[in-house]
Amino acid sequence: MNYYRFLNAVSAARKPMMLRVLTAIQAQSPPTMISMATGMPNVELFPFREAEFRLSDGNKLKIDSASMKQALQYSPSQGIAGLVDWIKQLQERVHDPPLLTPADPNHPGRTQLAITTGSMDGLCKAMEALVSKGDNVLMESALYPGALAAVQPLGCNIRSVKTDSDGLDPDDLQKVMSKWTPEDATKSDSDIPKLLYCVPNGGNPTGHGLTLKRKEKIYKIAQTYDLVILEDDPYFYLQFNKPRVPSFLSLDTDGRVLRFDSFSKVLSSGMRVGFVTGPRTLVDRIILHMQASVLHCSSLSQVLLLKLLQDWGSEGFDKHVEKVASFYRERRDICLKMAEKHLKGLADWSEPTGGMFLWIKLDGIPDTYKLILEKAREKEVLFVPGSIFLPDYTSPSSYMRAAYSLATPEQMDEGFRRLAQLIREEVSCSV
Ligand code: 09M
Repeated sequence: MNYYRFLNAVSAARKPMMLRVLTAIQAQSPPTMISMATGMPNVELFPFREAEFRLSDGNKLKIDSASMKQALQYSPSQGIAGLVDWIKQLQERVHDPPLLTPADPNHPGRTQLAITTGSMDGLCKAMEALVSKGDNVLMESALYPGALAAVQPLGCNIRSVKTDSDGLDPDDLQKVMSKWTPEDATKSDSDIPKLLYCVPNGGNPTGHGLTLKRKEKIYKIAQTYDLVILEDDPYFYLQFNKPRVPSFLSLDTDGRVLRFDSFSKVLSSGMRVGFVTGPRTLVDRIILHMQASVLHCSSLSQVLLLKLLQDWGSEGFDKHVEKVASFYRERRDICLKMAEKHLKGLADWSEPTGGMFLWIKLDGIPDTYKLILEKAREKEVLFVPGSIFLPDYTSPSSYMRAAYSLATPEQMDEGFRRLAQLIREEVSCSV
């Protein structure tokens, strides 16, 4: 693949920051190295020495003084080596990316990984590297507003692709792309889309997930029209059906998938740790952007997570994410039961296959905005109106998003009861 076709002028102009390169060299050096090279502060002056964390399983996690020094110091932009290695092994085990160890080690699409400040940081930097003013960018029809917030200021046109209960519809993607020919991808003056953004599991806001068959079809279309797929997958470990659907990354023989993972939904959202995996030519551009912005994801967060993951091992991690998925599966079932109890005949929804959201269409209500943000709020129940998830959030939407992550079963019962009452009042007023 010619990755330079995808990079915008800003990203193509980024050059390695030499001080950061030296930080990476220093991090890999033996303890015998005398370094008078980098401008790192002396950690001895910092007030923290050691820490002990009590875990929910009753065990303790110790950050000794050596680890604490690492946690308090600057670290390489790609991430702390131990954590990068741990996550590389995780990605290999879970996704087995075809380009992890290509025959040619200099393959420009060889799989690379970087730790980001939450997945949103990686996603935003990818958009800022790959989108130019006037570009057409393919996105799901109801989409995560964070992705929209990252891409919209770049001056591109959002081309919506329809989704249904199996996620993004490949037939609609093909229909949208039929406006162009595959040859357009070879012309520098063509406005053919270059990027497809999608949330493949536990869709936010829909709760829907792509089937493998659909992913294969979408990947084939991406090959035909030379698209890069931005696979934003923070709900991967919150899939409710087993086995998990293989990711786009696992199908990626060409090096056209940039995958964004997150620890936010399984280990901690406040620690702000995510990771981007994909062709090294593109991941390296994200790292260069980090060198000029955040420098790196918090060393303290990275060290703490690494200690936990080393302590747990891969079996412990698997056991934990399984526990998290079954908690949300149970909550999903209760949420569906409460929706059935109160909203039957007033609204429609389909079963979420992952994640933490139920996407509900209110019958006879063309726009839920006022009902949700004014009337429901007055009745002390909060949801998100569907219009928030549209490329133009001033457009009407008869949908709303209900999250079942925090509400207790009793709160879901009462929340939907209040909502049902509001819908009845609203529909009777408009008759
Ligand atoms: N609501 C998310 N989604 C959200 C939300 C949030 C505060 C976050 C998709 O790895 P991170 O933590 O950077 O994850 C970002 C992210 C990326 N992609 C599809 C997501 O759903 C997080 C935070 C308050 C409300 C929030 O509502 O949906």
